[in-house]
Amino acid sequence: MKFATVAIIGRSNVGKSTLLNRLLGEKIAIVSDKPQTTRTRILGVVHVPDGQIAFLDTPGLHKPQHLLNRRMVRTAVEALEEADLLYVLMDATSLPGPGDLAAVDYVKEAIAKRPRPAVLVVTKIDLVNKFKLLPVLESYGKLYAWTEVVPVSSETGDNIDRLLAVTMPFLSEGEGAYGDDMVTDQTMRTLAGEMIREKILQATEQEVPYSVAVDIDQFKEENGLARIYATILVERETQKGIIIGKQGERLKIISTQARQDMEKLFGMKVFLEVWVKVKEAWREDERALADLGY
Ligand SMILES: Nc1nc2c(ncn2[C@@H]2O[C@H](COP(=O)(O)OP(=O)(O)OP(=O)(O)O)[C@@H](O)[C@H]2O)c(=O)[nH]1
Ligand SMILES: [Mg+2]
Repeated sequence: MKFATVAIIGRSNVGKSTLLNRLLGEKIAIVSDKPQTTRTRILGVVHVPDGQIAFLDTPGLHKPQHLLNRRMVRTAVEALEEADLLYVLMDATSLPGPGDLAAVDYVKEAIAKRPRPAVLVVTKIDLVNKFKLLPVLESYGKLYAWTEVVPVSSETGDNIDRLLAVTMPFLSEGEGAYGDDMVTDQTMRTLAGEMIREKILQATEQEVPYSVAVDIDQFKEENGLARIYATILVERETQKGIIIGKQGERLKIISTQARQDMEKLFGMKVFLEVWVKVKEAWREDERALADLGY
């Protein structure tokens, strides 16, 4: 058997979770155009003919303003320190910014402690013209002595095979760490909460996405039906109003979309009931964070 752990890191919104889903060929990590979508580390195991690659999707590296965010950054750094190989993601639609430079600093720090290959993965190449891509690759390329530079599109799958090919030589001989049918460490319960949160992120703006958490109060599976009772936590009454919408319109859309996604992923009928509750400053609250799995 051959095995490696690969940490997928980078600033918020570069496309880490989208890449993980593409590598797995299955959607287990939620995705949105709002920064700080991913809050925990998400394992995805890719089974290759003679081994396994354990990919770790991580929260975006950013300047943390709340206890929640400090934990998110710590989670990303821990994955970075643990991994055998690093994928450092940067976005082809922009040029190096402070977030990318900070990511490079984290990489340098981890590599100083234990040398490891770091592959620069330039994402979203489907969004840029071929002629514009070259200077972008060059400016990201200069930030560090990358082991390899691989431009990809997780949207179209372009060059993902090349990324895997570049990764294979870094697998080492050893036991696979996971069972043959293991794909992720995310439980159905966690995935259910994340799917609800994704729909909220997609349907709201400004501070609402950051202020939302989803708690699954009950998850019961019987006779091919999952009964799920969830509470959406927000920090203010006004945010509650926004999520519920006029006559409950927005909440209805959110829960219908989330339910459809769950039925697809779980392969069973889902009954979903969702409540919205205000819990002031939960992002600073040790206990609330622990209850939410953060
Ligand atoms: N067109 C295009 N869009 C992409 C690609 N990869 C990601 N995106 C989009 O970029 C946005 C951010 O993607 P995510 O995968 O959530 O980014 P992330 O790095 O995980 O973000 P955080 O979890 O917030 O740190 C989403 O709107 C994605 O649909 C790509 O290859 N092509
Ligand atoms: Mg993410």
